[in-house]
Amino acid sequence: MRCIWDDRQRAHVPTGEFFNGAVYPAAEHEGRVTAILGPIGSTRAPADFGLDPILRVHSVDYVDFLKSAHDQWLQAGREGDAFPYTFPVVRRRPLQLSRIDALLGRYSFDTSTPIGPGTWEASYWAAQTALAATEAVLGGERSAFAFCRPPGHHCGRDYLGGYSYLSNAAIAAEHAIAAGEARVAILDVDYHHGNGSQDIFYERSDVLYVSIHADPVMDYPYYWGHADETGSGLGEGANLNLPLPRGTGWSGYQPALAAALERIASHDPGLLVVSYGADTYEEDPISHFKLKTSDYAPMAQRIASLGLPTVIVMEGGYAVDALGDNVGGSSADSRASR
Ligand code: OKP
Ligand code: ZN
Repeated sequence: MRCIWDDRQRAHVPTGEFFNGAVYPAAEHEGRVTAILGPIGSTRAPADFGLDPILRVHSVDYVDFLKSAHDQWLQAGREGDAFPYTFPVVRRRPLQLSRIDALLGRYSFDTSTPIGPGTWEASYWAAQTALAATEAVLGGERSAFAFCRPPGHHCGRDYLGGYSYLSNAAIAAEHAIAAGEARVAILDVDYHHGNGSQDIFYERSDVLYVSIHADPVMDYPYYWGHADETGSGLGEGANLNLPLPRGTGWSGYQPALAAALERIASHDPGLLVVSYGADTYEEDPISHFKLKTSDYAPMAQRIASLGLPTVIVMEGGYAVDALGDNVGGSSADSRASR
């Protein structure tokens, strides 16, 4: 399988994240890169598709903010990574403020997603990586793996969060639509619900979003990912959430996967984007499912059995020691299976 990676994605070096009342070392760190690059072997760098495909998904004001936020942080006399701390709670009036702290709150929904000096560069090349994989598949490749980092599925049209700054999977899906695909499906198998991907396509019927994830009653991102979120307006019915309880292993996961694949097949998409997170793994340090390394090859085979042109976009996965096997192993097996 063709694998896309760009070294500029290493430029994002978050020092910490704030949750449970304290700052912890960032779970989404560069050690993930080395762990995954080893087993996947040779990679290709993406072409530069520019800002246009990013701006099909994200607002201009959000992108301007993301590009300049760390400089504004420094200009305000701060050091280190930029963090939000004041948020415009629901139903506050939409003031146009320019103070960096107001902007950080306006464009963030959590405190785990700091902006450093290299965050824009890394996020930009993560989006280009997703686009290059999409181009390869639109051009006739059966599948392609976009090793995107930082991840993207928590990032909405005009907000960041969940270690995500640009919505890589959504950018890939929208690129395929712009290239003439009538229907696209996103299958999100990261442990966490992909609230950004869901939001971006919530009112649309052309891009189906299907997610299997930890029940948000117990787990991040809490405010999205519940089973009764089915889309709205024209998008009614084009969103399927399959929340599962903490402790779910392969036997509990399989029926949800079968339901997800059935719904995707009935959408009849010309392209499938898989948001792949290896944080469903039993030893993941921030997650609570019980999948084993040996479960990822059957998972990949079942997804491949749809027979759809498929772009795999990397999302989470934080058990660094096992990450190579849980990512490289399953992509190698799905390659061997065809
Ligand atoms: C990103 B992706 C506890 C805090 C959780 C955010 C989790 C983001 C996950 N460790 N904070 O979906 O893997
Ligand atoms: Zn995750």
